Amino acid sequence: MSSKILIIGACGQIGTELTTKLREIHGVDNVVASDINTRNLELVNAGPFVILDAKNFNAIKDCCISHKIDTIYLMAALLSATGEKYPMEAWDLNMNSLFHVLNLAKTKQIKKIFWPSSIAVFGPTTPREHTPQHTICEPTTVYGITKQVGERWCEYYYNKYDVDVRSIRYPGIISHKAMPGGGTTDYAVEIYHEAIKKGKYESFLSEKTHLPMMFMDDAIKATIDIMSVPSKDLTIRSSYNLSAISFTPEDIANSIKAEIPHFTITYKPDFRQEIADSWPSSIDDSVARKDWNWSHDFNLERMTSEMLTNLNKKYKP
Ligand code: AKB
Repeated sequence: MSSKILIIGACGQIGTELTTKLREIHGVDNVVASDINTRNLELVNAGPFVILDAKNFNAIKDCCISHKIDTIYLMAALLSATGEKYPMEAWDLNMNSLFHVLNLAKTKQIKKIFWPSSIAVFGPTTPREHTPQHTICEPTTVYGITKQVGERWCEYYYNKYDVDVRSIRYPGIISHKAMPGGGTTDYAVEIYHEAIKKGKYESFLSEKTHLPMMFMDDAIKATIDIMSVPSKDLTIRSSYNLSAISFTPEDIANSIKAEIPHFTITYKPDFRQEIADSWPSSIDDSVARKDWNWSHDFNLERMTSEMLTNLNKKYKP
Protein backbone atom coordinates (compact mmCIF):
# COMPACT_ATOMS: atom_id res chain seq x y z
CA MET A 1 0.00 0.00 0.00
CA SER A 2 1.33 3.45 -0.93
CA SER A 3 1.98 6.00 1.81
CA LYS A 4 -0.38 8.90 2.33
CA ILE A 5 1.88 11.88 2.83
CA LEU A 6 1.47 15.36 4.31
CA ILE A 7 4.12 18.01 3.63
CA ILE A 8 4.00 20.91 6.06
CA GLY A 9 5.71 24.02 4.65
CA ALA A 10 5.37 22.78 1.07
CA CYS A 11 5.74 26.21 -0.56
CA GLY A 12 9.26 26.79 0.77
CA GLN A 13 12.55 26.26 -1.05
CA ILE A 14 12.89 22.53 -0.27
CA GLY A 15 9.17 21.81 0.17
CA THR A 16 8.39 22.89 -3.39
CA GLU A 17 10.75 20.39 -5.02
CA LEU A 18 10.14 17.68 -2.43
CA THR A 19 6.39 17.81 -3.12
CA THR A 20 6.94 17.37 -6.85
CA LYS A 21 9.31 14.43 -6.31
CA LEU A 22 7.06 12.69 -3.79
CA ARG A 23 4.11 13.06 -6.17
CA GLU A 24 6.15 11.44 -8.95
CA ILE A 25 6.93 8.52 -6.64
CA HIS A 26 3.64 8.04 -4.76
CA GLY A 27 1.06 9.58 -7.11
CA VAL A 28 -0.40 13.10 -6.96
CA ASP A 29 -3.42 12.15 -4.87
CA ASN A 30 -1.29 10.49 -2.20
CA VAL A 31 0.69 13.65 -1.40
CA VAL A 32 -1.09 16.52 0.36
CA ALA A 33 0.87 19.78 0.24
CA SER A 34 0.24 22.38 2.94
CA ASP A 35 1.50 25.80 3.91
CA ILE A 36 0.37 28.81 5.89
CA ASN A 37 -0.57 30.60 2.66
CA THR A 38 -0.85 29.99 -1.07
CA ARG A 39 2.36 31.85 -2.07
CA ASN A 40 3.33 29.22 -4.69
CA LEU A 41 0.35 28.97 -7.03
CA GLU A 42 1.96 26.48 -9.37
CA LEU A 43 2.33 24.04 -6.49
CA VAL A 44 -1.08 24.88 -5.01
CA ASN A 45 -2.77 24.06 -8.32
CA ALA A 46 -0.76 20.91 -9.04
CA GLY A 47 -2.51 18.58 -6.55
CA PRO A 48 -4.16 18.37 -3.12
CA PHE A 49 -3.32 21.50 -1.10
CA VAL A 50 -4.43 22.60 2.37
CA ILE A 51 -3.83 25.91 4.16
CA LEU A 52 -2.29 24.81 7.44
CA ASP A 53 -0.59 26.60 10.32
CA ALA A 54 2.27 24.38 11.54
CA LYS A 55 1.76 25.78 15.06
CA ASN A 56 -1.85 24.56 15.24
CA PHE A 57 -1.97 20.99 16.62
CA ASN A 58 -5.69 20.48 16.02
CA ALA A 59 -5.48 21.70 12.43
CA ILE A 60 -2.64 19.24 11.69
CA LYS A 61 -4.50 16.43 13.45
CA ASP A 62 -7.77 17.11 11.57
CA CYS A 63 -5.92 17.27 8.26
CA CYS A 64 -4.21 13.93 9.00
CA ILE A 65 -7.51 12.30 9.91
CA SER A 66 -9.47 13.61 6.93
CA HIS A 67 -6.73 12.68 4.42
CA LYS A 68 -5.75 9.40 6.20
CA ILE A 69 -2.14 10.61 6.44
CA ASP A 70 0.49 8.15 7.71
CA THR A 71 3.73 10.04 6.87
CA ILE A 72 4.66 13.69 7.56
CA TYR A 73 7.50 15.79 6.16
CA LEU A 74 7.77 18.84 8.44
CA MET A 75 9.54 21.47 6.33
CA ALA A 76 8.20 24.66 8.01
CA ALA A 77 10.84 26.61 9.96
CA LEU A 78 12.29 30.06 10.55
CA LEU A 79 15.92 29.93 9.37
CA SER A 80 19.11 31.33 10.87
CA ALA A 81 19.05 34.98 9.75
CA THR A 82 15.31 35.54 10.31
CA GLY A 83 15.58 33.68 13.61
CA GLU A 84 18.07 36.27 14.91
CA LYS A 85 15.59 39.03 14.09
CA TYR A 86 12.59 37.21 15.61
CA PRO A 87 14.00 34.84 18.27
CA MET A 88 10.76 34.03 20.05
CA GLU A 89 8.88 33.44 16.78
CA ALA A 90 11.64 31.07 15.66
CA TRP A 91 11.47 29.17 18.94
CA ASP A 92 7.67 29.05 18.80
CA LEU A 93 7.39 27.81 15.21
CA ASN A 94 10.40 25.49 15.11
CA MET A 95 9.71 23.75 18.42
CA ASN A 96 5.92 23.62 18.55
CA SER A 97 5.53 22.31 15.00
CA LEU A 98 7.96 19.51 15.86
CA PHE A 99 6.14 18.61 19.09
CA HIS A 100 2.85 18.52 17.21
CA VAL A 101 4.00 15.92 14.69
CA LEU A 102 5.96 13.92 17.31
CA ASN A 103 2.88 13.79 19.53
CA LEU A 104 0.66 12.68 16.65
CA ALA A 105 3.14 9.91 15.89
CA LYS A 106 3.19 8.93 19.56
CA THR A 107 -0.49 7.99 19.29
CA LYS A 108 0.49 5.83 16.26
CA GLN A 109 -1.75 7.88 14.00
CA ILE A 110 1.40 8.79 12.06
CA LYS A 111 3.87 6.03 11.21
CA LYS A 112 6.87 7.98 9.91
CA ILE A 113 8.20 11.55 10.17
CA PHE A 114 10.89 13.46 8.31
CA TRP A 115 12.24 16.49 10.17
CA PRO A 116 15.20 18.47 8.85
CA SER A 117 18.02 19.57 11.10
CA SER A 118 20.93 21.73 9.93
CA ILE A 119 24.66 22.43 10.15
CA ALA A 120 23.42 25.25 12.44
CA VAL A 121 23.47 22.77 15.35
CA PHE A 122 27.23 23.33 15.38
CA GLY A 123 28.90 26.40 16.87
CA PRO A 124 32.23 28.16 17.28
CA THR A 125 33.57 25.45 19.63
CA THR A 126 32.87 22.64 17.12
CA PRO A 127 35.85 21.31 15.10
CA ARG A 128 35.48 23.25 11.83
CA GLU A 129 37.04 20.84 9.34
CA HIS A 130 35.36 17.51 8.56
CA THR A 131 33.05 18.03 11.51
CA PRO A 132 32.28 14.56 12.92
CA GLN A 133 28.83 13.10 13.46
CA HIS A 134 29.29 13.14 17.24
CA THR A 135 31.04 16.29 18.45
CA ILE A 136 30.67 19.49 20.46
CA CYS A 137 27.39 21.27 19.60
CA GLU A 138 27.17 24.73 21.18
CA PRO A 139 25.12 26.70 18.63
CA THR A 140 25.01 30.48 19.00
CA THR A 141 21.90 31.18 16.89
CA VAL A 142 18.29 30.70 17.95
CA TYR A 143 17.74 28.60 14.83
CA GLY A 144 20.70 26.39 15.76
CA ILE A 145 19.40 26.01 19.31
CA THR A 146 15.96 24.92 18.01
CA LYS A 147 17.59 22.37 15.73
CA GLN A 148 19.88 21.04 18.46
CA VAL A 149 17.03 20.72 20.95
CA GLY A 150 14.79 19.28 18.23
CA GLU A 151 17.36 16.56 17.58
CA ARG A 152 17.35 15.60 21.25
CA TRP A 153 13.55 15.39 21.23
CA CYS A 154 13.53 13.25 18.05
CA GLU A 155 15.89 10.77 19.64
CA TYR A 156 13.88 10.84 22.86
CA TYR A 157 10.58 10.09 21.07
CA TYR A 158 12.26 7.28 19.14
CA ASN A 159 13.69 5.72 22.31
CA LYS A 160 10.70 6.24 24.62
CA TYR A 161 7.73 5.97 22.27
CA ASP A 162 9.11 4.10 19.26
CA VAL A 163 8.35 7.06 16.98
CA ASP A 164 9.98 6.48 13.58
CA VAL A 165 11.43 9.96 13.05
CA ARG A 166 14.27 10.45 10.58
CA SER A 167 16.45 13.49 10.12
CA ILE A 168 19.41 14.94 8.26
CA ARG A 169 21.51 18.03 8.97
CA TYR A 170 21.12 19.96 5.74
CA PRO A 171 23.97 22.21 4.66
CA GLY A 172 23.13 25.32 2.56
CA ILE A 173 20.83 24.24 -0.29
CA ILE A 174 21.16 25.73 -3.78
CA SER A 175 18.23 25.60 -6.20
CA HIS A 176 16.61 27.51 -9.06
CA LYS A 177 12.87 26.90 -8.49
CA ALA A 178 11.71 28.50 -5.20
CA MET A 179 13.90 31.09 -3.47
CA PRO A 180 15.26 30.34 0.01
CA GLY A 181 14.12 32.71 2.73
CA GLY A 182 15.99 34.03 5.72
CA GLY A 183 19.08 31.81 5.74
CA THR A 184 22.79 32.60 6.02
CA THR A 185 23.61 30.44 3.01
CA ASP A 186 21.07 32.25 0.78
CA TYR A 187 23.88 34.19 -0.94
CA ALA A 188 24.75 31.03 -2.88
CA VAL A 189 21.33 31.13 -4.57
CA GLU A 190 21.02 34.92 -4.97
CA ILE A 191 24.39 35.10 -6.70
CA TYR A 192 23.16 33.04 -9.68
CA HIS A 193 19.99 35.13 -10.10
CA GLU A 194 21.98 38.37 -9.99
CA ALA A 195 24.63 36.99 -12.35
CA ILE A 196 21.97 36.39 -15.00
CA LYS A 197 19.95 39.55 -14.32
CA LYS A 198 22.73 42.11 -13.69
CA GLY A 199 26.09 40.45 -14.31
CA LYS A 200 27.21 41.42 -10.79
CA TYR A 201 26.57 40.55 -7.14
CA GLU A 202 27.34 42.04 -3.74
CA SER A 203 27.92 39.20 -1.28
CA PHE A 204 26.82 39.58 2.35
CA LEU A 205 29.51 37.04 3.32
CA SER A 206 33.24 37.68 2.89
CA GLU A 207 35.17 36.11 0.01
CA LYS A 208 36.90 33.39 2.06
CA THR A 209 33.85 32.16 4.01
CA HIS A 210 33.97 28.41 3.41
CA LEU A 211 30.65 26.65 4.11
CA PRO A 212 29.12 23.22 3.44
CA MET A 213 26.58 23.36 0.58
CA MET A 214 24.53 21.05 -1.63
CA PHE A 215 22.57 21.21 -4.88
CA MET A 216 18.82 20.68 -4.46
CA ASP A 217 18.71 17.42 -6.47
CA ASP A 218 21.15 15.88 -4.00
CA ALA A 219 19.17 17.19 -1.02
CA ILE A 220 15.95 15.70 -2.40
CA LYS A 221 17.71 12.41 -3.13
CA ALA A 222 19.01 12.28 0.47
CA THR A 223 15.55 13.05 1.86
CA ILE A 224 13.84 10.36 -0.21
CA ASP A 225 16.62 7.84 0.51
CA ILE A 226 16.61 8.21 4.28
CA MET A 227 12.83 7.82 4.32
CA SER A 228 13.05 4.65 2.20
CA VAL A 229 15.57 2.57 4.16
CA PRO A 230 14.37 -0.06 6.65
CA SER A 231 14.11 1.44 10.12
CA LYS A 232 16.59 -1.12 11.54
CA ASP A 233 19.39 0.22 9.28
CA LEU A 234 19.37 3.66 10.87
CA THR A 235 21.83 4.02 13.74
CA ILE A 236 21.26 7.76 14.26
CA ARG A 237 17.90 8.97 15.55
CA SER A 238 18.97 12.53 16.32
CA SER A 239 20.12 13.68 12.86
CA TYR A 240 22.64 12.54 10.27
CA ASN A 241 25.55 14.70 9.10
CA LEU A 242 25.20 15.18 5.35
CA SER A 243 27.76 16.62 3.00
CA ALA A 244 28.32 17.28 -0.70
CA ILE A 245 30.47 20.29 -1.57
CA SER A 246 32.07 23.12 0.39
CA PHE A 247 33.05 26.43 -1.18
CA THR A 248 33.51 30.17 -0.61
CA PRO A 249 31.77 33.12 -2.32
CA GLU A 250 35.03 33.56 -4.25
CA ASP A 251 34.91 29.94 -5.49
CA ILE A 252 31.30 30.21 -6.64
CA ALA A 253 32.04 33.57 -8.34
CA ASN A 254 34.94 31.95 -10.21
CA SER A 255 32.72 29.09 -11.36
CA ILE A 256 30.18 31.65 -12.65
CA LYS A 257 32.95 33.67 -14.37
CA ALA A 258 33.94 30.52 -16.27
CA GLU A 259 30.51 30.72 -17.96
CA ILE A 260 29.81 34.48 -17.76
CA PRO A 261 33.25 36.17 -18.15
CA HIS A 262 31.95 39.73 -17.43
CA PHE A 263 30.47 38.70 -14.04
CA THR A 264 31.84 40.68 -11.08
CA ILE A 265 31.48 40.24 -7.32
CA THR A 266 31.97 42.64 -4.42
CA TYR A 267 31.85 41.87 -0.70
CA LYS A 268 29.96 43.69 2.05
CA PRO A 269 29.61 41.35 5.03
CA ASP A 270 26.65 42.03 7.35
CA PHE A 271 25.33 40.38 10.55
CA ARG A 272 25.15 37.02 8.75
CA GLN A 273 28.97 36.88 8.64
CA GLU A 274 29.08 36.16 12.37
CA ILE A 275 26.59 33.30 11.93
CA ALA A 276 28.60 31.83 9.04
CA ASP A 277 31.82 32.11 11.05
CA SER A 278 30.26 29.99 13.80
CA TRP A 279 29.52 27.07 11.42
CA PRO A 280 31.77 24.29 10.12
CA SER A 281 33.57 24.65 6.81
CA SER A 282 33.20 20.97 5.89
CA ILE A 283 31.28 17.98 7.24
CA ASP A 284 32.18 14.31 7.77
CA ASP A 285 29.09 12.38 6.66
CA SER A 286 30.64 8.90 6.71
CA VAL A 287 27.91 7.52 8.99
CA ALA A 288 25.17 8.45 6.47
CA ARG A 289 27.30 6.98 3.66
CA LYS A 290 27.67 3.73 5.61
CA ASP A 291 24.14 3.39 7.05
CA TRP A 292 22.05 4.22 3.99
CA ASN A 293 24.56 4.46 1.13
CA TRP A 294 24.32 8.22 0.82
CA SER A 295 26.38 9.77 -1.97
CA HIS A 296 26.12 13.09 -3.80
CA ASP A 297 26.19 13.70 -7.56
CA PHE A 298 26.78 17.45 -8.01
CA ASN A 299 30.13 19.23 -7.72
CA LEU A 300 30.46 23.03 -7.98
CA GLU A 301 30.96 23.13 -11.77
CA ARG A 302 28.02 20.86 -12.53
CA MET A 303 25.79 22.80 -10.13
CA THR A 304 26.77 26.16 -11.67
CA SER A 305 26.05 24.89 -15.15
CA GLU A 306 22.63 23.54 -14.05
CA MET A 307 21.75 26.78 -12.20
CA LEU A 308 22.75 29.08 -15.06
CA THR A 309 21.02 26.98 -17.72
CA ASN A 310 17.75 26.94 -15.80
CA LEU A 311 17.84 30.58 -14.71
CA ASN A 312 18.64 31.65 -18.27
CA LYS A 313 15.44 29.94 -19.38
CA LYS A 314 13.54 31.70 -16.60
CA TYR A 315 14.83 35.23 -17.16
CA LYS A 316 15.63 35.16 -20.89
CA PRO A 317 13.12 32.68 -22.37
C1 AKB B 1 20.43 28.73 6.87
O1 AKB B 1 21.32 29.33 6.26
O2 AKB B 1 19.89 29.16 7.90
C2 AKB B 1 19.98 27.39 6.34
C3 AKB B 1 20.69 26.26 6.99
C4 AKB B 1 22.13 26.05 6.73
O3 AKB B 1 20.10 25.51 7.71
N1 AKB B 1 20.16 27.35 4.91
